[in-house]
Amino acid sequence: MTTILLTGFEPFGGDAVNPSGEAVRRVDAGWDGPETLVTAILPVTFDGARAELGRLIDVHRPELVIATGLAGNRAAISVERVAVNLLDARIPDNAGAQPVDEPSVGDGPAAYFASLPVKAIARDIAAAGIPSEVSHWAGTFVCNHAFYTALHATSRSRGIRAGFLHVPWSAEHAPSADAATLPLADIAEAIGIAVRTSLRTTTDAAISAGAIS
Ligand code: PCA
Repeated sequence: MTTILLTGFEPFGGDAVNPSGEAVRRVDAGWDGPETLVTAILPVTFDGARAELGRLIDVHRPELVIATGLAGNRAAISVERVAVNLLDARIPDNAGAQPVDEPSVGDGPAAYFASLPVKAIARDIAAAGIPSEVSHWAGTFVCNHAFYTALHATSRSRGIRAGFLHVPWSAEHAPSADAATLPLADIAEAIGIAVRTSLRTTTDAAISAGAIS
């Protein structure tokens, strides 16, 4: 039986909600298998997120790991392609830790690529009418750390694939009237599409999704 680990994050930075956590709960509530879906809401702490993600991977031995988090300045679902081995926190995490220029994993490579079909996922989300993009930058805060940690933990395990989605604010909990948002139902649908496309597709779509900065 295939097991999928899907995570969101708790609120951080003084926010009341985190749409990634809310959306993951919705995906969980609507999941109809046949694969086993394990969901969790991770703490927004460098140490806690790494420990909890590692524990969940060890306990559940998933074939697929998809972590999600909020990127409040983005208007589209970002299918992240690159996790960097760098912690450089602009704000403290929820435990007050604010690492500057530390590695995510001491002896790890500078970066990992997501092992999900990122282009196929972005394409399939867009085909459902939900804005999406392939992103080459997951930041240097707790989300990138969780993304890097998941790829490091699964890098030596052939067949375990992992990746990360950043989601915008939900329309239901916008921090301001002019914030870019998506309805929570769309965010949850996009995450569900990412899971289904990842299960179905092991070779990525040969389409351009690059960026000229
Ligand atoms: N977003 C933050 C951490 C938790 C979250 O949802 C980030 O992008 O690093």
